[in-house]
Amino acid sequence: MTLTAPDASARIDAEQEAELQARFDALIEADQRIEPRDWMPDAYRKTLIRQISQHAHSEIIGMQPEGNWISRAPSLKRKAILMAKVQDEAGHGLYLYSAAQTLGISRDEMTEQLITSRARYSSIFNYPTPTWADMGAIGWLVDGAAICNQVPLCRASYGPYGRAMVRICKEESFHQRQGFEILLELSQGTPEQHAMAQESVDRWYWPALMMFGPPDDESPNSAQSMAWKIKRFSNDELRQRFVGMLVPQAEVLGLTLPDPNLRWNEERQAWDMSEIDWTEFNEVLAGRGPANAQRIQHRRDAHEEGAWVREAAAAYAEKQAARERVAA
Ligand code: FAQ
Repeated sequence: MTLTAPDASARIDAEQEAELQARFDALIEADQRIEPRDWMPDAYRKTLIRQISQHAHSEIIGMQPEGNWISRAPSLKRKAILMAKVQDEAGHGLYLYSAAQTLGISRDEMTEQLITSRARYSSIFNYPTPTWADMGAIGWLVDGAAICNQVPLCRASYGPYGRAMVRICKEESFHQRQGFEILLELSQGTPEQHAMAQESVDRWYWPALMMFGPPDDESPNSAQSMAWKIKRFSNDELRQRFVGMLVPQAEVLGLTLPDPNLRWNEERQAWDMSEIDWTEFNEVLAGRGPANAQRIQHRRDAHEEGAWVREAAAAYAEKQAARERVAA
């Protein structure tokens, strides 16, 4: 072999990579989808794995605050609706784990990252649900924020993620309406029920605004994710849009949003609002929120208690495969 060969092949590789990068850039520029078999830059793959797995974990951990009320729902109808909603969240987690798997990470790795607290999930699910009205506030505010954030993700440049989001958003929209309806019924009920609805909205409003992430000038991932057309709007843009959606709905509900400084600023064409308590947000992200430890412990216990199901499924699959080998 001559000395020039490795250099030549390296040059070809670099050229090939530049071509692949150019093709990727052109697809993004033309608003086309990137699919699992397409070449993609490592950083794009990593960002997607991070965001999609965090999103999947959020859906799975997000089952806990509402799961708390399934056995205590005030009527059979409410119980059935709540069970269906929590099951939908499990389904969303599964679509999203599958979408992340197309990028080369296994479900086991993602689960391991979650139960060893190496992965993030949405801050919102680290708050407790002491009253029934919290089921209304979660539907109205948390699913409402999720929809606002996720409708633009239906156009995310990565095909499996965007397609998963289409179905998820349809279900989230039903979830939001059921939450609104719980709050409306409470708000129009006895003075005690009205007060319970208001108290719950007071507790969930600010954490729901935090779901959109840090302010734009402190969001390290936004610029690149927007250039790759994973995110279509910045964190602050979506937060503004969400507040604009809530204001008229709160009026219909007869409830108040707990921000005395909230008003439309005609000049800025934006909502003026009080400063979000970013210290609280950072504390929750650091694992020191009101329910972080409980949520992870619960997930860990469920994983351990479910080991026999995974083992049985694997043994069954192996038996089936052996039967097929014999038959072939
Ligand atoms: N909580 O640079 P950015 C749901 C982290 S699903 C925790 O702005 P990015 C359905 C962020 O990961 C709710 N961590 O990051 C449901 C990053 O950390 P890293 C989940 C947060 O990715 C309803 C760092 O801060 N939805 O609710 C949060 O560009 C009812 C810097 O932030 C999604 O996951 C937070 N709130 O923008 C279920 C939607 N915010 O990884 C049950 C998809 C930021 O660099 C019941 N995700 N961080 O260490 C997204 O749209 C984005 O990932 C953002 C964050 C907007 C969340």
